[in-house]
Amino acid sequence: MNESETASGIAAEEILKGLQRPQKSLPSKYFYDERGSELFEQICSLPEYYPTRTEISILTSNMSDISRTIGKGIDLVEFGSGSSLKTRMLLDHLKDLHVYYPVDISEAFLMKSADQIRSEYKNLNVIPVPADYTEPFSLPGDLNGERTIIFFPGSTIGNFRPDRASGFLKQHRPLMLPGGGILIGVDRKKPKEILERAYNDEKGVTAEFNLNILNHLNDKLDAAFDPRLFRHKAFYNEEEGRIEMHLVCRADHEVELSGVTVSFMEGESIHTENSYKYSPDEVEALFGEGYRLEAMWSDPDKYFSVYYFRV
Ligand code: AVJ
Repeated sequence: MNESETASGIAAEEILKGLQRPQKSLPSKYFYDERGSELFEQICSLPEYYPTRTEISILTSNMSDISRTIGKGIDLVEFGSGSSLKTRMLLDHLKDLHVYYPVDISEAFLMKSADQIRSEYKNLNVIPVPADYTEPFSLPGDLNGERTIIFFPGSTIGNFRPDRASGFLKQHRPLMLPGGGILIGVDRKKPKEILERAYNDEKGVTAEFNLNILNHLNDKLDAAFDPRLFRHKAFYNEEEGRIEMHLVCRADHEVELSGVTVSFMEGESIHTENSYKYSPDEVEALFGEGYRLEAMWSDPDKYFSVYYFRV
Protein backbone atom coordinates (compact mmCIF):
# COMPACT_ATOMS: atom_id res chain seq x y z
CA MET A 1 0.00 0.00 0.00
CA ASN A 2 1.51 3.35 -0.91
CA GLU A 3 1.18 6.50 1.15
CA SER A 4 -1.67 8.08 -0.75
CA GLU A 5 -3.88 5.07 -0.10
CA THR A 6 -6.45 4.90 2.64
CA ALA A 7 -6.99 1.81 4.80
CA SER A 8 -9.50 0.64 2.20
CA GLY A 9 -6.79 0.53 -0.47
CA ILE A 10 -8.32 3.38 -2.43
CA ALA A 11 -6.08 6.24 -3.45
CA ALA A 12 -8.01 9.43 -2.59
CA GLU A 13 -5.39 11.61 -4.24
CA GLU A 14 -5.60 9.80 -7.55
CA ILE A 15 -9.38 10.10 -7.50
CA LEU A 16 -9.37 13.79 -6.59
CA LYS A 17 -6.84 14.53 -9.31
CA GLY A 18 -9.18 13.03 -11.90
CA LEU A 19 -12.17 14.96 -10.60
CA GLN A 20 -10.33 18.27 -10.62
CA ARG A 21 -9.45 18.25 -14.32
CA PRO A 22 -11.61 20.13 -16.88
CA GLN A 23 -12.84 16.77 -18.21
CA LYS A 24 -13.51 14.95 -14.97
CA SER A 25 -12.52 11.30 -14.90
CA LEU A 26 -12.36 8.28 -12.60
CA PRO A 27 -10.06 5.25 -12.99
CA SER A 28 -12.12 2.38 -14.37
CA LYS A 29 -10.48 -0.11 -12.00
CA TYR A 30 -12.81 1.28 -9.32
CA PHE A 31 -15.82 -0.32 -11.01
CA TYR A 32 -14.87 -3.58 -9.38
CA ASP A 33 -16.07 -3.70 -5.82
CA GLU A 34 -18.10 -6.80 -4.98
CA ARG A 35 -21.30 -5.42 -6.50
CA GLY A 36 -19.41 -4.14 -9.56
CA SER A 37 -17.82 -7.54 -10.14
CA GLU A 38 -21.29 -9.13 -9.93
CA LEU A 39 -22.71 -6.61 -12.39
CA PHE A 40 -19.82 -7.22 -14.76
CA GLU A 41 -20.56 -10.95 -14.67
CA GLN A 42 -24.16 -10.10 -15.63
CA ILE A 43 -22.94 -7.90 -18.49
CA CYS A 44 -20.96 -10.84 -19.83
CA SER A 45 -24.13 -12.83 -20.49
CA LEU A 46 -26.18 -10.00 -22.01
CA PRO A 47 -27.30 -10.64 -25.60
CA GLU A 48 -25.87 -7.27 -26.73
CA TYR A 49 -22.46 -7.85 -25.12
CA TYR A 50 -20.80 -10.02 -27.80
CA PRO A 51 -17.17 -10.03 -26.48
CA THR A 52 -17.54 -12.70 -23.79
CA ARG A 53 -19.43 -15.30 -25.77
CA THR A 54 -17.31 -14.63 -28.87
CA GLU A 55 -14.07 -15.11 -26.95
CA ILE A 56 -15.47 -18.30 -25.39
CA SER A 57 -16.40 -19.61 -28.82
CA ILE A 58 -12.88 -18.88 -30.10
CA LEU A 59 -11.35 -20.72 -27.14
CA THR A 60 -13.77 -23.63 -27.56
CA SER A 61 -13.08 -24.05 -31.26
CA ASN A 62 -9.31 -23.86 -30.92
CA MET A 63 -8.46 -25.25 -27.50
CA SER A 64 -6.26 -28.13 -28.63
CA ASP A 65 -4.27 -25.83 -30.92
CA ILE A 66 -3.97 -23.25 -28.13
CA SER A 67 -2.81 -25.83 -25.63
CA ARG A 68 -0.25 -27.20 -28.12
CA THR A 69 1.03 -23.69 -28.89
CA ILE A 70 1.52 -22.87 -25.20
CA GLY A 71 3.19 -26.22 -24.46
CA LYS A 72 3.81 -28.19 -21.26
CA GLY A 73 5.17 -27.47 -17.81
CA ILE A 74 3.80 -24.08 -16.93
CA ASP A 75 2.61 -21.79 -14.19
CA LEU A 76 -0.46 -19.83 -15.16
CA VAL A 77 -0.96 -16.25 -13.99
CA GLU A 78 -4.38 -14.80 -14.71
CA PHE A 79 -4.96 -11.05 -14.66
CA GLY A 80 -8.51 -11.02 -13.29
CA SER A 81 -10.18 -13.04 -10.57
CA GLY A 82 -10.57 -16.10 -12.74
CA SER A 83 -13.93 -17.54 -11.81
CA SER A 84 -15.02 -17.69 -15.39
CA LEU A 85 -15.74 -20.42 -17.86
CA LYS A 86 -12.67 -19.24 -19.82
CA THR A 87 -10.41 -20.00 -16.87
CA ARG A 88 -11.91 -23.48 -16.47
CA MET A 89 -11.42 -24.20 -20.15
CA LEU A 90 -7.71 -23.44 -19.85
CA LEU A 91 -7.31 -25.32 -16.57
CA ASP A 92 -8.99 -28.31 -18.21
CA HIS A 93 -6.80 -28.33 -21.30
CA LEU A 94 -3.35 -26.98 -20.49
CA LYS A 95 -0.83 -29.78 -20.10
CA ASP A 96 1.16 -30.21 -16.93
CA LEU A 97 0.02 -27.09 -15.09
CA HIS A 98 1.75 -26.51 -11.74
CA VAL A 99 0.53 -23.34 -10.09
CA TYR A 100 -2.43 -21.12 -10.90
CA TYR A 101 -2.17 -17.53 -9.69
CA PRO A 102 -5.34 -15.44 -10.13
CA VAL A 103 -4.49 -11.74 -9.61
CA ASP A 104 -7.26 -9.29 -8.81
CA ILE A 105 -7.86 -5.96 -7.12
CA SER A 106 -11.20 -7.05 -5.64
CA GLU A 107 -10.01 -9.21 -2.75
CA ALA A 108 -13.42 -10.53 -1.66
CA PHE A 109 -14.28 -11.64 -5.18
CA LEU A 110 -10.80 -13.10 -5.69
CA MET A 111 -10.94 -15.25 -2.55
CA LYS A 112 -14.41 -16.53 -3.40
CA SER A 113 -13.33 -17.47 -6.93
CA ALA A 114 -10.13 -19.12 -5.70
CA ASP A 115 -12.06 -21.32 -3.23
CA GLN A 116 -14.42 -22.31 -6.00
CA ILE A 117 -11.54 -23.27 -8.30
CA ARG A 118 -9.80 -25.20 -5.48
CA SER A 119 -12.92 -27.24 -4.83
CA GLU A 120 -13.16 -28.17 -8.50
CA TYR A 121 -9.44 -28.75 -9.17
CA LYS A 122 -8.25 -30.75 -6.16
CA ASN A 123 -4.75 -31.35 -7.54
CA LEU A 124 -4.05 -27.79 -8.61
CA ASN A 125 -2.02 -25.42 -6.47
CA VAL A 126 -4.13 -22.23 -6.45
CA ILE A 127 -2.43 -19.12 -5.08
CA PRO A 128 -4.64 -16.02 -5.20
CA VAL A 129 -2.77 -12.71 -5.39
CA PRO A 130 -4.71 -9.65 -4.20
CA ALA A 131 -3.00 -6.92 -6.22
CA ASP A 132 -3.57 -4.14 -8.69
CA TYR A 133 -1.94 -5.61 -11.79
CA THR A 134 -1.85 -2.16 -13.43
CA GLU A 135 1.04 -1.47 -11.00
CA PRO A 136 4.21 -3.56 -10.64
CA PHE A 137 3.68 -6.46 -8.22
CA SER A 138 5.47 -9.70 -7.41
CA LEU A 139 4.19 -13.23 -7.14
CA PRO A 140 4.42 -14.92 -3.74
CA GLY A 141 6.80 -17.86 -3.42
CA ASP A 142 8.80 -19.73 -6.00
CA LEU A 143 7.79 -20.11 -9.55
CA ASN A 144 8.91 -23.77 -9.36
CA GLY A 145 11.26 -23.05 -12.23
CA GLU A 146 8.40 -23.41 -14.65
CA ARG A 147 7.66 -21.22 -17.61
CA THR A 148 5.15 -18.56 -16.77
CA ILE A 149 2.17 -17.92 -19.00
CA ILE A 150 -0.08 -14.94 -18.44
CA PHE A 151 -3.75 -15.26 -19.33
CA PHE A 152 -5.34 -11.86 -19.92
CA PRO A 153 -8.78 -12.47 -21.42
CA GLY A 154 -11.80 -10.25 -21.99
CA SER A 155 -10.07 -7.39 -23.82
CA THR A 156 -9.30 -5.77 -20.49
CA ILE A 157 -6.13 -4.41 -22.14
CA GLY A 158 -8.60 -2.12 -23.95
CA ASN A 159 -9.05 -0.11 -20.76
CA PHE A 160 -5.56 1.36 -21.13
CA ARG A 161 -4.59 4.11 -23.52
CA PRO A 162 -2.36 2.58 -26.24
CA ASP A 163 0.87 4.05 -24.80
CA ARG A 164 -0.07 2.76 -21.33
CA ALA A 165 -0.95 -0.65 -22.79
CA SER A 166 2.52 -0.87 -24.37
CA GLY A 167 4.12 0.18 -21.09
CA PHE A 168 2.06 -2.40 -19.23
CA LEU A 169 3.20 -5.17 -21.57
CA LYS A 170 6.82 -4.09 -21.26
CA GLN A 171 6.53 -3.92 -17.47
CA HIS A 172 5.24 -7.48 -17.10
CA ARG A 173 7.64 -9.04 -19.62
CA PRO A 174 10.22 -10.14 -16.99
CA LEU A 175 7.55 -12.29 -15.31
CA MET A 176 7.41 -14.41 -18.47
CA LEU A 177 11.15 -14.82 -19.00
CA PRO A 178 12.48 -17.18 -20.11
CA GLY A 179 10.30 -19.00 -22.60
CA GLY A 180 6.89 -17.90 -21.37
CA GLY A 181 4.25 -15.82 -23.04
CA ILE A 182 0.87 -14.25 -22.87
CA LEU A 183 -2.49 -15.49 -24.10
CA ILE A 184 -4.58 -12.38 -24.55
CA GLY A 185 -8.07 -11.64 -25.84
CA VAL A 186 -8.59 -8.33 -27.66
CA ASP A 187 -11.79 -6.84 -29.06
CA ARG A 188 -11.66 -5.69 -32.69
CA LYS A 189 -12.90 -2.67 -34.59
CA LYS A 190 -16.36 -3.19 -36.11
CA PRO A 191 -19.44 -1.16 -37.11
CA LYS A 192 -20.34 1.54 -34.63
CA GLU A 193 -23.91 0.27 -34.13
CA ILE A 194 -22.74 -3.12 -32.90
CA LEU A 195 -20.19 -1.55 -30.58
CA GLU A 196 -22.61 0.97 -29.13
CA ARG A 197 -25.34 -1.61 -28.55
CA ALA A 198 -22.90 -3.67 -26.49
CA TYR A 199 -22.44 -0.78 -24.04
CA ASN A 200 -26.07 0.39 -23.98
CA ASP A 201 -27.96 -2.78 -23.17
CA GLU A 202 -31.72 -2.81 -23.00
CA LYS A 203 -31.92 -4.05 -19.40
CA GLY A 204 -29.70 -1.21 -18.18
CA VAL A 205 -27.13 -3.48 -16.52
CA THR A 206 -24.23 -1.51 -18.04
CA ALA A 207 -25.83 1.72 -16.78
CA GLU A 208 -26.03 0.26 -13.28
CA PHE A 209 -22.42 -0.96 -13.55
CA ASN A 210 -21.30 2.53 -14.58
CA LEU A 211 -23.25 4.25 -11.76
CA ASN A 212 -22.02 1.74 -9.19
CA ILE A 213 -18.55 3.32 -9.30
CA LEU A 214 -20.09 6.17 -7.28
CA ASN A 215 -21.49 3.77 -4.65
CA HIS A 216 -18.05 2.18 -4.43
CA LEU A 217 -16.44 5.56 -3.70
CA ASN A 218 -19.17 6.37 -1.17
CA ASP A 219 -18.49 3.09 0.65
CA LYS A 220 -14.71 3.09 0.60
CA LEU A 221 -13.85 6.76 0.63
CA ASP A 222 -15.42 9.51 2.60
CA ALA A 223 -17.57 10.47 -0.39
CA ALA A 224 -21.20 11.53 -0.71
CA PHE A 225 -22.18 11.05 -4.35
CA ASP A 226 -25.88 10.82 -5.14
CA PRO A 227 -26.00 8.38 -8.09
CA ARG A 228 -29.50 9.64 -8.93
CA LEU A 229 -27.89 12.91 -10.06
CA PHE A 230 -26.01 11.13 -12.88
CA ARG A 231 -26.96 9.12 -15.94
CA HIS A 232 -25.09 6.56 -18.03
CA LYS A 233 -23.72 7.46 -21.47
CA ALA A 234 -21.63 5.29 -23.80
CA PHE A 235 -20.55 5.96 -27.39
CA TYR A 236 -17.92 4.95 -29.94
CA ASN A 237 -15.24 7.58 -30.50
CA GLU A 238 -14.17 6.64 -34.00
CA GLU A 239 -11.05 8.83 -34.20
CA GLU A 240 -9.67 7.30 -31.02
CA GLY A 241 -10.95 3.81 -31.79
CA ARG A 242 -12.57 3.44 -28.39
CA ILE A 243 -15.87 3.14 -26.59
CA GLU A 244 -16.13 5.86 -23.96
CA MET A 245 -18.33 5.58 -20.92
CA HIS A 246 -19.37 8.67 -19.03
CA LEU A 247 -21.62 9.62 -16.13
CA VAL A 248 -23.49 12.75 -17.18
CA CYS A 249 -24.54 15.11 -14.43
CA ARG A 250 -28.30 15.83 -14.33
CA ALA A 251 -28.22 19.00 -12.18
CA ASP A 252 -25.74 21.50 -10.75
CA HIS A 253 -24.52 20.28 -7.36
CA GLU A 254 -21.51 19.79 -5.10
CA VAL A 255 -20.03 16.61 -3.68
CA GLU A 256 -17.86 16.26 -0.56
CA LEU A 257 -15.00 13.83 -1.02
CA SER A 258 -12.27 13.18 1.56
CA GLY A 259 -12.74 16.71 2.91
CA VAL A 260 -12.66 18.35 -0.53
CA THR A 261 -15.68 19.86 -2.31
CA VAL A 262 -16.07 19.11 -6.02
CA SER A 263 -18.60 21.09 -8.11
CA PHE A 264 -20.63 19.49 -10.87
CA MET A 265 -22.57 21.35 -13.55
CA GLU A 266 -25.64 20.05 -15.31
CA GLY A 267 -24.58 18.38 -18.58
CA GLU A 268 -20.91 17.92 -17.71
CA SER A 269 -19.61 14.39 -17.40
CA ILE A 270 -17.23 12.15 -15.52
CA HIS A 271 -15.32 10.00 -17.99
CA THR A 272 -15.31 6.57 -16.33
CA GLU A 273 -13.96 4.17 -18.96
CA ASN A 274 -12.24 3.73 -22.29
CA SER A 275 -12.52 0.46 -24.13
CA TYR A 276 -10.13 0.49 -27.10
CA LYS A 277 -10.78 -1.71 -30.12
CA TYR A 278 -7.77 -2.98 -32.07
CA SER A 279 -7.03 -4.51 -35.45
CA PRO A 280 -4.45 -7.35 -35.42
CA ASP A 281 -1.80 -4.98 -36.84
CA GLU A 282 -2.45 -2.54 -34.05
CA VAL A 283 -2.16 -5.31 -31.47
CA GLU A 284 1.24 -6.34 -32.88
CA ALA A 285 2.37 -2.72 -32.70
CA LEU A 286 1.30 -2.51 -29.05
CA PHE A 287 3.43 -5.53 -28.15
CA GLY A 288 6.48 -4.20 -29.97
CA GLU A 289 10.04 -5.50 -29.94
CA GLY A 290 10.07 -7.69 -26.86
CA TYR A 291 7.43 -10.10 -28.11
CA ARG A 292 6.86 -12.46 -31.01
CA LEU A 293 3.37 -13.26 -32.24
CA GLU A 294 3.06 -17.06 -32.36
CA ALA A 295 -0.59 -17.48 -33.22
CA MET A 296 -3.92 -15.70 -33.52
CA TRP A 297 -7.41 -17.18 -33.41
CA SER A 298 -10.62 -15.35 -34.40
CA ASP A 299 -14.35 -15.93 -34.84
CA PRO A 300 -15.79 -16.08 -38.38
CA ASP A 301 -17.19 -12.50 -38.10
CA LYS A 302 -13.79 -11.19 -36.93
CA TYR A 303 -15.39 -9.51 -33.92
CA PHE A 304 -12.71 -10.62 -31.49
CA SER A 305 -9.27 -12.24 -31.52
CA VAL A 306 -7.17 -14.28 -29.12
CA TYR A 307 -3.39 -13.95 -29.51
CA TYR A 308 -0.44 -15.86 -28.15
CA PHE A 309 2.74 -13.79 -27.93
CA ARG A 310 6.02 -15.30 -26.73
CA VAL A 311 8.64 -13.28 -24.92
C1 AVJ B 1 -13.67 -5.67 -18.88
C2 AVJ B 1 -12.80 -3.68 -19.79
C3 AVJ B 1 -13.18 -5.53 -21.19
O1 AVJ B 1 -14.48 -2.72 -21.92
O2 AVJ B 1 -15.90 -4.19 -22.57
C4 AVJ B 1 -18.16 -3.83 -20.13
C5 AVJ B 1 -15.74 -3.55 -19.31
N1 AVJ B 1 -17.55 -1.88 -19.50
N2 AVJ B 1 -19.19 -3.00 -20.28
C6 AVJ B 1 -15.19 -3.71 -21.71
C7 AVJ B 1 -17.12 -3.11 -19.64
C8 AVJ B 1 -18.83 -1.83 -19.89
C9 AVJ B 1 -15.10 -4.40 -20.35
N3 AVJ B 1 -13.70 -4.79 -20.05
